[in-house]
Amino acid sequence: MTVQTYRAPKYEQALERIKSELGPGAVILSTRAVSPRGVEVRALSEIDAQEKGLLLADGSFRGSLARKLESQGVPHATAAALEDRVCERDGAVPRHPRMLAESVARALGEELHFAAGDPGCLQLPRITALVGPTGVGKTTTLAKLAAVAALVDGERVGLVSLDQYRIGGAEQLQHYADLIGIPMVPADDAASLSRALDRLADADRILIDTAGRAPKDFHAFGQLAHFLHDGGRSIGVQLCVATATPARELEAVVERHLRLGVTGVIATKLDEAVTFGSIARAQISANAPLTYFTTGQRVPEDLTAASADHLAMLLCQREEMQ
Ligand SMILES: Nc1nc2c(ncn2[C@@H]2O[C@H](COP(=O)(O)OP(=O)(O)OP(=O)(O)O)[C@@H](O)[C@H]2O)c(=O)[nH]1
Ligand SMILES: [Mg+2]
Repeated sequence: MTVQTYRAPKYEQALERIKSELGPGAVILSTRAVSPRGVEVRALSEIDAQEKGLLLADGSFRGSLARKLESQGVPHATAAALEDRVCERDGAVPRHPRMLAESVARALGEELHFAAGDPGCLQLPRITALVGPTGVGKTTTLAKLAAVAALVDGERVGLVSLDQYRIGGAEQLQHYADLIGIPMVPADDAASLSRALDRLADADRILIDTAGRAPKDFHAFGQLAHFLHDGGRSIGVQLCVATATPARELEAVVERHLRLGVTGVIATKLDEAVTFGSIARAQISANAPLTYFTTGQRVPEDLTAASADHLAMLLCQREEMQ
């Protein structure tokens, strides 16, 4: 950032030059009289001013919101676009925390893609698989979805476990199936998955659990893509990502899973995160709507439909409250 100094006989002349050289949004930092007769004006270009978050003449605090969102991990371009939307609608970044959260929620609703919120799994395709890295909460989230669908929405739900890789993977799902009182069918290849889906033909909803695999296990990703999509059935794929995942890892996670045909994103473990921009980043990288947020280990309580209001509240909260 460089501060430019202009000298001219009259203030208006200095201003004229500043506008033409630094742009109409340039910020005047100081003015002083200089001898023998004239003024010296120090100014910043609009771009520098935005980066510094300086107060503009219209009273808005440009750059401050974008910087705050970026510090939360929201990608740079998205943070700037969100601030633009907020300023366009409200004339400036609201200072009142509640008004700020409301304004950011509206902007998020326009800038990002949220599935139409439904606390059950009504917004998911009839057959849906949960995929994602190891330990992000796939099985727990699936159990939450199954419990809400079966016990709240009254749907006939069937579960399939494709997790034959990890010892106890299928047993974990069986345990939840028994608690909810719904069938669970294990499968370990395309043919047994097809048979499992046939066995659950009467179900209103089928949720498929998959095993989290190491990032470099390309064979496993290829196999899973084959299991899910070569049978000719329409299977929705929800990518589960842990909210506390750092930006570069998150983008790598999304990239690895795109070949599975991701149709939605579930942000998990919001309760363990201190920044929440990863949720926006995941939606943008996966180019698929945010469907659910998970906020703890309790089944089924700690599950909510993803919403712009919820994300805005998390992004705008004061640091000391996080
Ligand atoms: N704090 C918190 N913990 C969670 C949440 N969801 C799941 N967990 C916990 O995370 C751990 C792993 O959960 P799982 O559901 O087994 O994760 P997974 O993705 O199925 O793991 P793999 O099948 O081994 O890849 C368990 O201890 C869960 O209780 C959440 O929203 N918040
Ligand atoms: Mg699991």
